[in-house]
Amino acid sequence: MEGLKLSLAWILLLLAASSMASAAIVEHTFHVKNLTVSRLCKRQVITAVNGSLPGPTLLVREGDTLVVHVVNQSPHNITIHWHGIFQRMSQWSDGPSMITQCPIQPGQKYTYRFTVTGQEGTLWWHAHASFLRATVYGALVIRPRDGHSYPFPKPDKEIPILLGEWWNADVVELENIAVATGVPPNNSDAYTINGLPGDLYPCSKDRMFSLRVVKGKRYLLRIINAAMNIQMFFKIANHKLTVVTVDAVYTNPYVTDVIVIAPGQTVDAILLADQSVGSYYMAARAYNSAPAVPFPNTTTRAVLHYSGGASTSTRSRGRGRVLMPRLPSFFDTPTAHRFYSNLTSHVGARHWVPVPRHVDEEMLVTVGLGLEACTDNATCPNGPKFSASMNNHSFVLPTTLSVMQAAFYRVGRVFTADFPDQPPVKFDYTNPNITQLNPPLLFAPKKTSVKVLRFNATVEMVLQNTALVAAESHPMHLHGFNFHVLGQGFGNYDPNRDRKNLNFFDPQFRNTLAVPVGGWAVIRFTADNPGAWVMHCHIDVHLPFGLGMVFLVENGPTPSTMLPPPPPDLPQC
Ligand SMILES: *[C@@H]1O[C@H](CO)[C@@H](O)[C@H](O)[C@H]1NC(C)=O
Ligand SMILES: *[C@@H]1O[C@H](CO)[C@@H](O)[C@H](O)[C@H]1NC(C)=O
Ligand SMILES: *[C@@H]1O[C@H](CO)[C@@H](O)[C@H](O)[C@H]1NC(C)=O
Ligand SMILES: *[C@@H]1O[C@H](CO)[C@@H](O)[C@H](O)[C@H]1NC(C)=O
Ligand SMILES: *[C@@H]1O[C@H](CO)[C@@H](O)[C@H](O)[C@H]1NC(C)=O
Ligand SMILES: *[C@@H]1O[C@H](CO)[C@@H](O)[C@H](O)[C@H]1NC(C)=O
Ligand SMILES: *[C@@H]1O[C@H](CO)[C@@H](O)[C@H](O)[C@H]1NC(C)=O
Ligand SMILES: *[C@@H]1O[C@H](CO)[C@@H](O)[C@H](O)[C@H]1NC(C)=O
Ligand SMILES: *[C@@H]1O[C@H](CO)[C@@H](O)[C@H](O)[C@H]1NC(C)=O
Ligand SMILES: *[C@@H]1O[C@H](CO)[C@@H](O)[C@H](O)[C@H]1NC(C)=O
Ligand SMILES: [Cu+2]
Repeated sequence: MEGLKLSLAWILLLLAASSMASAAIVEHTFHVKNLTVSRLCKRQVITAVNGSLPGPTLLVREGDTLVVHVVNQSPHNITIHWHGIFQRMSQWSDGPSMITQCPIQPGQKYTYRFTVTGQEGTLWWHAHASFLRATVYGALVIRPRDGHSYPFPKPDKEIPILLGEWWNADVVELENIAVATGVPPNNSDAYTINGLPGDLYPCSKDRMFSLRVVKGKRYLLRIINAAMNIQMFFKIANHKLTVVTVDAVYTNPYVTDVIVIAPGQTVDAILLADQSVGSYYMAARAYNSAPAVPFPNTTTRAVLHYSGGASTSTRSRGRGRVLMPRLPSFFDTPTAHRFYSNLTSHVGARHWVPVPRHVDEEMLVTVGLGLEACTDNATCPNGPKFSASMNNHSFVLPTTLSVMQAAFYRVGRVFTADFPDQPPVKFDYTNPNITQLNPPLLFAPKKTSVKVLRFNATVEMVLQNTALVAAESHPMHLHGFNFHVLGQGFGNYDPNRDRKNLNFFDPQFRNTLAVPVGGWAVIRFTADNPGAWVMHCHIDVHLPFGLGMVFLVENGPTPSTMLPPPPPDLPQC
């Protein structure tokens, strides 16, 4: 009897253990502090997590709870955003500075705690205060939970590929200057792959990411665009890639020789090592949708070595045997559009969400650059400042309290609830001559405005790029939700022409979308997550210029659909 009881107890314990194994608590500490690194022949003090650039890759399984203790030992205010994570019932862990929390000040700490459910693939984490995400970022890899497999052939190995941007400068100072002068910051000095510029830059021959592959094997590249201000083309010489996931949502397999990826987006693609044994470069450079805008036109590269091939890259290069891919032109909008618009979701894959059919809130929102009204030369010594807006509201972060705290504690005068559903002035949005025809259109008032949504409301938003100053593709990122991308096109959105071509069956479902240059996109999402969720351009310099707004989603009817109170360690302003 005793023995039977004991073994029963053991069985129960084992059962408990195995169910825990499928939903673990993954705990980490991030020490944010100065790090001196050498890049491009210079030594530079940067802010980094745990002394590495990029920071640590976090590995979880779907269903796990992540607990990250962030200890700020840097001289800067900081927050960490878990890009693409829904943060249901953990809204205070989203991270954008002054939206869901005040920053973690130097010497302080804060614990982010959230469960990762309903998404599989690659997401990432990054600083969401000033320009610090230039060096404070890393991958967040979400594998299927135990007993589940990928809806594509199992890769032999998984490799994060983080595209980044590097300045030989203090990036916080760079931002301060950009914001004070209203001029975009200096071009970055290099692009990077996994923190390394690669051999096309000075002093970087040995600072090149290298990937050893075995012929016949399959590699899952988890590609993240962590660059600050630029969309990128990515290619590997002689190899095709099969896209299987974007923004942690499974796609129908899409075979391509070039990946196009906007800041904030992720693309998981399978690389089959099916070429002859040898060495091949993988390279990335800018896709600049607005040719008149200055941009860094350099190229980062890494190298793919087949085992059994030439053992050092220098030797191969000496013999001219490392093949370089031919990247598209910087201004190749057709190639970018083909890639961006050809991706479709894998209907029926785990976590697939059908398009909601009923719409409660219809919005048409203009996105684009403008100018800041300049009253005297003292505030604008360099002439008019750049500004940016959505529906002619140029977003300003609050300074005294975060939006979500103000909403939770009902503190007035932190924000206004007047974000418009339609552009306040209708005009020919994408007409390149519009500014000459009507100069005052350029000047959007500065606002901290939110759009209040009833819990569970379905929102359809047409994002319409404007040609004020210049038409440009803006990668729009929504916190707290994925949205369906029903359609994209060029020119002004015309419901009579465009609505019949929308995809309600298998559209992309993602958190960041590059609105086509001088064009539009239609997105839809269900606001079933109470809280304050910022939607903003992921070109980092456009956010302080004002390209953002906030959705304030009201509480639902049950405790599990209500914004919980903030955790006791939420940083104070
Ligand atoms: C970061 O560094 C700290 C201290 O060295 C260590 O305890 C922690 O495990 C590291 N975290 C990660 C995610 O590597
Ligand atoms: C970190 O770097 C900054 C900028 O170089 C410097 O001002 C500061 O003193 C450094 N802090 C520490 C603790 O080393
Ligand atoms: C920006 O570039 C200019 C010209 O190269 C240089 O003089 C200046 O120091 C740079 N600014 C920063 C913040 O690095
Ligand atoms: C990059 O821009 C510089 C300066 O405008 C120019 O001299 C150079 O030819 C360009 N390089 C490429 C690859 O386009
Ligand atoms: C990809 O998109 C282009 C237009 O951008 C279209 O012409 C083409 O048919 C699409 N291809 C596929 C496979 O969907
Ligand atoms: C501002 O400066 C410009 C040129 O620097 C000058 O032409 C203009 O008169 C100044 N305006 C005022 C209001 O001082
Ligand atoms: C813009 O102006 C130019 C020259 O004034 C003209 O050639 C062009 O047709 C105009 N474009 C539009 C869309 O009105
Ligand atoms: C934005 O608002 C300002 C101030 O009301 C107005 O002058 C301007 O024409 C508006 N611009 C647009 C594009 O609506
Ligand atoms: C949200 O709305 C959908 C229908 O649009 C409904 O099926 C669902 O039950 C609602 N969810 C909650 C939590 O109210
Ligand atoms: C850091 O955050 C605190 C609290 O919000 C704020 O008072 C302070 O001005 C911030 N410092 C900088 C340099 O932004
Ligand atoms: Cu932008």
